[in-house]
Amino acid sequence: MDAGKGPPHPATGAVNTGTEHPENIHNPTLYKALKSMDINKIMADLEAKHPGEKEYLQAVKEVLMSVEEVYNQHPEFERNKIVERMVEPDRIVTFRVTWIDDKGEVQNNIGYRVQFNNAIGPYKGGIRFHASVNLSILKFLGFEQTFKNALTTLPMGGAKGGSDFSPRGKSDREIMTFCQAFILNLWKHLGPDRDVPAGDIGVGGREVGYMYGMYKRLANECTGTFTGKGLSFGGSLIRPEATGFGALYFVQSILATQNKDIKGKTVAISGFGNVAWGAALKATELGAKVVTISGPDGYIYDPAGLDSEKINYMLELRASGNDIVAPYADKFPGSTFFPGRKPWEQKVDIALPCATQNEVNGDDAKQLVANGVKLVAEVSNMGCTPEAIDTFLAARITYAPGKAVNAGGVATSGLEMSQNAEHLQWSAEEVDQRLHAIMANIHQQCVDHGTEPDGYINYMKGANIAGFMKVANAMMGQGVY
Ligand code: 2IT
Repeated sequence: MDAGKGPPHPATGAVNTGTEHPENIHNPTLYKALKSMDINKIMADLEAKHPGEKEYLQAVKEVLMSVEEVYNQHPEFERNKIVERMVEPDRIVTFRVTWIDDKGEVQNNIGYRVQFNNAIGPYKGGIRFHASVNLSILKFLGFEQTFKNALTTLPMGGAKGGSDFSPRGKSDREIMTFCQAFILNLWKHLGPDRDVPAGDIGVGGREVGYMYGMYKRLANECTGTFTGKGLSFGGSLIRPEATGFGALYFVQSILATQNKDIKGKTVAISGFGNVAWGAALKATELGAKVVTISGPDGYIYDPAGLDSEKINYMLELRASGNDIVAPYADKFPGSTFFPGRKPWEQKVDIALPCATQNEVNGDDAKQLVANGVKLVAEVSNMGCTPEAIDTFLAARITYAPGKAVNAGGVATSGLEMSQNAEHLQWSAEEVDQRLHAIMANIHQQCVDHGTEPDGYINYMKGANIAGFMKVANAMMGQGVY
């Protein structure tokens, strides 16, 4: 036991940090009466302040429900209003993005950067370009990012940004023009020790390159204020693969706790973007059979499984800019395109949502469980609705949340920041090895905080508690402001 700390509370295991009243922490009745989080009140206040922001409210509620018990063991959190401060972004920048399309017409979009929390390090998180983008979605993503980044153990705070600009069908010139107009508005708020963006849906290496180029020109500095950059100008090897690879390393860790192996397992993947690509690549390399991918137009079922040619073809499909997967079925005989449907109706051992938030709903979850799925690992952010999560937990199916499973992407961004700061580039082996170690560590944190008395590992609870405690302690250490 550390010097200055009291013994753990006999019932709750809470450790008095030395800053608290020992009489409260060791008297559960008194301390409960004095210090308990009122989730209903916090949520009601937030709903009143931010009506209709459903994704944001959903993400907050999930974390609060997971951490309630540990929070109540720390009266100092309540006194310092840690939760009330943590659920509101530090700052939101909103701006109009005006640009001229190929026909010479003036176009207007809305741009945002939600700087959520920098208790642990500079704001860090991706930029999303998609027609659906709104403040609620970016606030949920920024909130999740804060805990995810804490789980990586690297010094990064949480942020998210984006625009309702849709890259679908846009020319390369239009993409560049938009990216430059976006950064013209945002660059003042960025910096290597202030806020470091990256990609997300609709933003890949090309868009990061255009945004970084404009940032560099305006700021007149080459300080790597963006991750996911091209390899020739400060990017990191393995960053394109990292989210998918990291997710599969996490799945391997889960399976190891169950004395199982991924070899020979069937896997359903949704999406066909960067994350789905990396997941399909690593899953296939590890001997699993990936039988689905999907797009906004429907999904592909390929019972033979993806191979390297098919995985490469995902890149081609993405590069076409049409945002559809249907052409896969024409190119690869034996596969079938199911228009307007989701892959969760197929019988598989492992489901890996890799597309977007709330892509697995309660009915999808019931269908997966009925078909005998063994493991659901979100690679997308908040890929499952609360009803879907409840269904998995009730069935005692292993369910792991995005903020743990997909943290390898941002972790490798953190490694890119380190390489930029020391003006060096590490080998692919070195980056991959570090990514592996980070994912194993995140898995262990989930086990430590999420193992239930019957041995079932509640990864959602584990990830939320581990991430929350790190951010809360960092905030406590820096005073009230
Ligand atoms: O959701 C995510 O973690 C990302 N889009 C990556 C963020 C980053 O800064 O690499």
